[in-house]
Amino acid sequence: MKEKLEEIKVEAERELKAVSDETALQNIKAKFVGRKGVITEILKGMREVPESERPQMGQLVNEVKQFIEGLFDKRFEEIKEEKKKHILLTERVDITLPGRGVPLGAKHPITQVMEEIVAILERMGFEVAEGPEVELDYYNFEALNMPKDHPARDMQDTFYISDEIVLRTHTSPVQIRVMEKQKPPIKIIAPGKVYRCDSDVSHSPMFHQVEGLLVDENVTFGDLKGVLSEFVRLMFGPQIGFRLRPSFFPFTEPSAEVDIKCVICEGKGCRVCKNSGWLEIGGCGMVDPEVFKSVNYDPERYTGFAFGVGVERITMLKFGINDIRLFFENGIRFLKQFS
Ligand code: 2U9
Repeated sequence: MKEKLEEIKVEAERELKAVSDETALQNIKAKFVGRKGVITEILKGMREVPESERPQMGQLVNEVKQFIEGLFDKRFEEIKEEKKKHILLTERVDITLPGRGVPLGAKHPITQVMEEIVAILERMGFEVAEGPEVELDYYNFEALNMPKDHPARDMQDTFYISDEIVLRTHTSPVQIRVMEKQKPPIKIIAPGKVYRCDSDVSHSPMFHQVEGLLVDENVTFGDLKGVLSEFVRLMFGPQIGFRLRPSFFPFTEPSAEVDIKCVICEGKGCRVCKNSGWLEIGGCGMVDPEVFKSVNYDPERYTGFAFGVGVERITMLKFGINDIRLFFENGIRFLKQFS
């Protein structure tokens, strides 16, 4: 039996040395020291060994078993190490290769133009004011000289949340809120989103406005014209033609539309300016005394001017875009042109 055990040791050593993958290694382990392996078979045969030799023989069998298990563990570690080395060699990453560039995004054209408008007006000394987009009917209409029966309050134009709450249809309520809290002089702009129940190539249910308000003693229509003419020249270039055309708004008196010379035909007349040679970019006027009354300003002492421009409208004219909906579809091909 001793010789047999010696043979098993040599054979196990030889087979373990020759093996190079984990599955084959496990098979060899099972063959020698597994439940049905050769060592187990030898242990079963111990009954035939004379009783006096059994303890010594049993010890020997166990030593051989531990020896083979030791060999197995060593080989197992070696194979694991060889496999690791192989992976490191064959799956090596070339870190000197240039990386794949991450495409950079850009500001939305509306944001770009909005920021440009705000920057121009801030340089003239206007301060930014903000307010809620979900607004009380009082601030959106009533305080701006648009009483309950005013046509601008029509369900067709305004998104009503309830009888008294609307989505603001302009940023003018922001200025009312500021005037309620502060006394003149006031020199603010209110940029932001506004909502009107309207949708076609030139109207969107949500769009952006920048409104301005200046209130003090002795403010004149001439001051308003000066600010707007400076604004359009900084926005569209020093050569741009500019005019104020009489109009009506409930919150200003007198009122005017702000026009620039058509950027497409330079005033000759084309489809974009409907052959007039002019393009409307906003509206303006002197603050109506009724508005001052609603914020407890003395209309005898104070005068003020206000104006409003549509950001989508200006962006469309600046970049020659003919459909407002392009701004809100967020197509990559469209947006890439502004990066
Ligand atoms: C107060 C008093 C008066 C703001 C004004 C306009 C004229 C105007 C349009 C521009 C393009 C709206 O987005 S648009 O369609 N706005 O024509 N806005 S005067 O008047 C005010 C504002 C606040 C307290």
